Amino acid sequence: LGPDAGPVGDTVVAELRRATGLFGGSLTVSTAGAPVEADAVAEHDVTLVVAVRAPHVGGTSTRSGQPTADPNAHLVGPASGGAPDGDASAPLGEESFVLGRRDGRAWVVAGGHRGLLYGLHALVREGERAWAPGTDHVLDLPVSSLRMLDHWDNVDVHPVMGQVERGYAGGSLWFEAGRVRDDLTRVGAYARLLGSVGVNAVSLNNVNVGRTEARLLTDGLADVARLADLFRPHGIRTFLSVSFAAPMRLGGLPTADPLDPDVQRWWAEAAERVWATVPDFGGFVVKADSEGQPGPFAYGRDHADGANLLARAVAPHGGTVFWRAFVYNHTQDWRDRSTDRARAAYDHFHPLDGRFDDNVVVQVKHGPIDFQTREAVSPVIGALPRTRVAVELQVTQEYTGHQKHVCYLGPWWSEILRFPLTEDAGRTVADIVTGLPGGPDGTVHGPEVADLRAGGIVAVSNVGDDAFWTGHPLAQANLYAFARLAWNPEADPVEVLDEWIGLTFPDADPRVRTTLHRLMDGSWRTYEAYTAPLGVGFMVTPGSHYGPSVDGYEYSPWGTYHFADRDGIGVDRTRATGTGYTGQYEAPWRDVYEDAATCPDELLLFFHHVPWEHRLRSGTTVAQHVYDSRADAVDEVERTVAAWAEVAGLVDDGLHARVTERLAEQLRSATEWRDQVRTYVFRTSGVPDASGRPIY
Ligand code: BDP
Repeated sequence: LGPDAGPVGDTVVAELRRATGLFGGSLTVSTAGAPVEADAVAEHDVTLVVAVRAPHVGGTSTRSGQPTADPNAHLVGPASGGAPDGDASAPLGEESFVLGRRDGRAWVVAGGHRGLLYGLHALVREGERAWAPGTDHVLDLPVSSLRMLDHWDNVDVHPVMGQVERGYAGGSLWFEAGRVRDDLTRVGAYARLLGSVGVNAVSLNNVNVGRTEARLLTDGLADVARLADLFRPHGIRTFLSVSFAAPMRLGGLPTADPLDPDVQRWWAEAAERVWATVPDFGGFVVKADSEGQPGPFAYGRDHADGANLLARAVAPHGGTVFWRAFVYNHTQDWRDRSTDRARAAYDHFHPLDGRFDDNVVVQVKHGPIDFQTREAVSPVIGALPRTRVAVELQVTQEYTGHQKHVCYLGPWWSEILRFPLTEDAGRTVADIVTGLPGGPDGTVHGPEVADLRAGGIVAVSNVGDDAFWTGHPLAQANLYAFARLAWNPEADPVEVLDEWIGLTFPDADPRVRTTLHRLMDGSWRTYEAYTAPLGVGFMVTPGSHYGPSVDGYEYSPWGTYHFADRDGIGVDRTRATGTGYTGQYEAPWRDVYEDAATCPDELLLFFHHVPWEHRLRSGTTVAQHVYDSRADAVDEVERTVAAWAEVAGLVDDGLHARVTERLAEQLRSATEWRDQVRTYVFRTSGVPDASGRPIY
């Protein structure tokens, strides 16, 4: 393992001991970098060799799962081995590993201890296949070098949002009753869980930073260190969300102006204390000038000034600032048709491209509005070529059914990550946020050779202290899929789901696998089909964001409107007659979205205000589409309820009961959505439903 194995090396040994114990085998560990002789391993029937080294392996492809030249010759023996074949070779990076198998032998060889840990977990995922006859070896490495979960946990229980903002899985795993728990056993298990799927960063607290939460940066540091100690052995760095007003709130300064020398000094000293307590601390996440959070606008400064203030404080310690682009006016006048919330992030951030320090990552929500079930991909992601950009996804199901509805989001994230934002250059969202050059020739590289502009893939976590971690047991698949897609954005989301099913229900009857696919594969599209139609978004109950309230936000200051009246529905975001938002996209999207005839159906009402009898590309009208799809989707939910009932007795009873209870609520809620949306369209438009199904 090398003399500097450290906490991650210890985890590798612990995992090996655990596995060895399970199989009744024996374990030889050399932590001093001394070679393990080939003879010593040859006498066993089944052998696993793990080793950290930085050999050169042949082959040029570095995408996940690609075969490379055989590194077998270098597995045992002196650490000085060179490249196996001396030709085209790439070094193994810190997080990369080669997984090999040959007739009863398996090996993991990695570039660093984190790579070794990931390789070991990959081997566990492989199961017995890892020892299958024949020869095979793959080089694997994460496409995104930053794979982060943001926790919206409050230290204090918030009177409206509770302990975890938009949390649907009980309380916080680490905060309880105004402090960090004494017993952090489950946090250790959680860290192991995240490390096993390659998550390498967590932020501990809510982006809406309350009074107590702000103090994590100062008096709470010992607690932060306790948590960091649990994440570190699994290769995970710890971050905090901080308040831009911290110099005033915590330091008693009269201002938080980013150009004020006292403010700059305050942040520099705060950072020094943080890194003195947690030497490998990751950095800060900041929500500023957004939904009431303080920010640089109060001082007439912009967001580059704000972000660079913190960036310069953390730079001497190797820290990074994740600065969110979720900046918009949440107190707008709904009568003012010229203000379009979708435009806001681009309007604020595009002019700042090139002004952010190298250790700033601008963290952009995947859509321009707010984690809807369907939205266009945010043009901001492609509009900052001289800025490090991370995309932010939402694993917690705020707008996708509160972990009461089955909604497997892997296919949605896959669409987003693969979306060719700058189509001419062939760069997808994943290419941009991972710093991959992409390009028409299809060249791909891993982070080791990516430019320094990589930002990463971030998501809001869906876990809590619930016994199943995620409230709805099947929502675990979303956490798993996020991590696997952040590792490899080109992974097939249904295969990822299949992997999760196999690992979660390892010895189950084959009918369980079939039924889970039946319930989950298409569940995001089913959810979409009974809620807000054709990309128009929202129509949810204000505040909670659960259940239908078609006009709930229509006359509110939040900027989320559908503009339905007797003549039509949808938001005109065109350049010709609307808010001009389509102009924020590069070609071809600026033109594809501009024209209702070329705009994809699923986004039609996001970009256009159209008559109810406007014909979709699918051939049906908007009104009839709403009528049919809402009803069909509820029929589908009914069928999934029946399918789940049939696997009773084939899975754990407690789990079966929990899913059954959630499905009953899903069916009730989906029916409510169906009836309200269908009736709303009928009463508003007067267009009859050709199917003759009931309308109220
Ligand atoms: C919205 C949530 C709100 C979050 C906000 C954010 O409703 O609770 O604080 O996003 O991302 O979706 O900051």
